[in-house]
Amino acid sequence: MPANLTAEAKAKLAKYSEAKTIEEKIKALEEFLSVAPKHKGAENLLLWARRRLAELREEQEARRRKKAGGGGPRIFVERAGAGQAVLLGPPNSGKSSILARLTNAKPEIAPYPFTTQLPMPGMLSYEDVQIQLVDTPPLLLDQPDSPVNNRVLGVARNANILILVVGLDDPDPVSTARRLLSLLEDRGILVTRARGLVRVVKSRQVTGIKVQGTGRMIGFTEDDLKRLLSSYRIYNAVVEIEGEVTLDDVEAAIFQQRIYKPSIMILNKADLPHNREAVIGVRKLLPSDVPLLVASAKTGKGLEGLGETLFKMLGVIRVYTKQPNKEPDPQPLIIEKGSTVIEAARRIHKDLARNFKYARVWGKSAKYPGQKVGPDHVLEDKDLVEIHTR
Ligand SMILES: Nc1nc2c(ncn2[C@@H]2O[C@H](COP(=O)(O)OP(=O)(O)OP(=O)(O)O)[C@@H](O)[C@H]2O)c(=O)[nH]1
Ligand SMILES: [Mg+2]
Repeated sequence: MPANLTAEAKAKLAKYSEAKTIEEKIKALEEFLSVAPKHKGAENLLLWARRRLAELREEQEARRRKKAGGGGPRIFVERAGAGQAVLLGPPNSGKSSILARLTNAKPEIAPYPFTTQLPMPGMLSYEDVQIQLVDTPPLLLDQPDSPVNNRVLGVARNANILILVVGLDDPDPVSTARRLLSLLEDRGILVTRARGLVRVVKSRQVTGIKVQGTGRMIGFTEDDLKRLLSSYRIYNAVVEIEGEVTLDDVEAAIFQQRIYKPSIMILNKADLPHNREAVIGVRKLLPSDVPLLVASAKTGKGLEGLGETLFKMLGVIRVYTKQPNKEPDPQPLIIEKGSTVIEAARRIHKDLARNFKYARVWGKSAKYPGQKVGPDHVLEDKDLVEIHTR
């Protein structure tokens, strides 16, 4: 449903977009909220504006504290290993127990909620690859806009993969899973590619409105798009679209950057007696590209394949490299799926790429063992590459 804002309300939002400082942004949003229409179509935008305002006020407060010399705990967790998967879920679902079961980390685990106060990383081994798992404080499903949620979702936005955890001892796992999914969606985090994705990137680099990406515009033309954007005083921007996208999606994307995160759900505590209907209900609820594991952190059952699943979801491959006449480096190089020999060389050292002559490849991508290839040869998982330089 389109937001159908009045010109006045749109002008206030435009002012928000153009604001440089937090104070200006807060003022513009407050003004917007005071003139915004209250009809159904504008609901999402109003929700967004209230949330954004709360976030900005929190940021303002954090800066004030920092200036005063306080500086709260750092919540950001730097990525390590082949990629980062963040455990997310309601209190007591067993997030910390999963981290403890699969990694060397020693988080606090307790039979009552709100045990975890800060994110904690640990490394999960899959074959010769290390994947980082991050445990987080619980999400509050009945207080979607709480500061804790803001912080935890901030960690989630920075992750490669989300591991959603719901306990099978929950009185209603289906409803809890549903609320968890809608919390993420409301906050602009999409767990499935099936939904259309739009990004509106304002840029002085382009003149006019440029549409990019593989998506399809449903029920609107480029002219409609230009008209919508210009009503928000956006004249120069790149609009990236993926999947099927409506004009409402574009309008929502002007203010809320939506992102896609490959996700998996774990129904934990399967060692306890539980309702099979709940498992079926959750499976039905999940988009088809979100795998479901029914598992137990207590016994480890059901978690055996997690490393491999996460590795596949990361969209990376490992490549072993060797210098001519030497043994291969035992530590694999982790590179994006679809990478070429020259990209692998560049990752090892700039000079190796600059002086590249040819490479020999063993493994899946080679026609025969030790095939001589050029810089654009596409590598596959577990290939061995020997780079020859000039
Ligand atoms: N039976 C059983 N109990 C589990 C399992 N996983 C966790 N628990 C128990 O559930 C309780 C909560 O576990 P935690 O790992 O602390 O849960 P959490 O999600 O990290 O909780 P918060 O940090 O409060 O969000 C503890 O008493 C655990 O021992 C499981 O697979 N089976
Ligand atoms: Mg915990």
